[in-house]
Amino acid sequence: MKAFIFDLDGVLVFTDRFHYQAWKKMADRIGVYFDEQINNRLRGVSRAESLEIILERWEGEPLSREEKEALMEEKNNSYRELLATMTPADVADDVRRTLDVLKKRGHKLAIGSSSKNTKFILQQVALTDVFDAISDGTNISRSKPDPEVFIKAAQFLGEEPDNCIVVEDAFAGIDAAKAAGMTGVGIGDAAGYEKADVRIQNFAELLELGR
Ligand code: B16
Ligand code: MG
Repeated sequence: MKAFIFDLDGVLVFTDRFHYQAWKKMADRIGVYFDEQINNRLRGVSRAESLEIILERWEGEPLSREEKEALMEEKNNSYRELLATMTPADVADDVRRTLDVLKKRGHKLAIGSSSKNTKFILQQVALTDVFDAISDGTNISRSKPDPEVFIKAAQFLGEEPDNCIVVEDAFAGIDAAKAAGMTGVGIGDAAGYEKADVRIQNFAELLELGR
């Protein structure tokens, strides 16, 4: 019986619009250009690396570590205000149903997300109890494509990496899954990534895997 490890943003919920709004507010305030195209580069990338991408357009004096920390905090505060508006209706029916069926079949389920807001998001959308383990931005020191977040998820579940299936929307997430020695399933953006072992269009297609 295979275990499933799910990325969060872009797989179970879609918080990229909130990331965009929150980064945009910060970028406008400090006067650095930011648009949706740049936002697409932030998919699956850590908060600190996201800021560095946004600051590629920064034309002022180099910013200190403290100033960068303050910008990240400013963005995260706006982002959390937006996350607070999420409800269980923000999880698609087929996602919730598929997770329930996998769980009833006896598969272990975990989260493998770069986000430090993972637990808050899961609580908002009433998904916390579905998962046997959560590995997220709070328990890793290296972000995807490093395999750390998925290796930790497998450890928390008590599973060997080769018994784990990772579901990811980001190319870096598929690379991380492969580096961990796991099966990488690409959905969304990553459904177009040739390194994914399996590419799916709909979440319910997961029911055909893992037996
Ligand atoms: P936070 P995932 C990622 O989530 C997002 O895709 C990415 O845009 C974000 O920068 C990252 O989490 C960190 O999020 O600021 O909440 O810690 O796709 O790994 O679930
Ligand atoms: Mg993602």
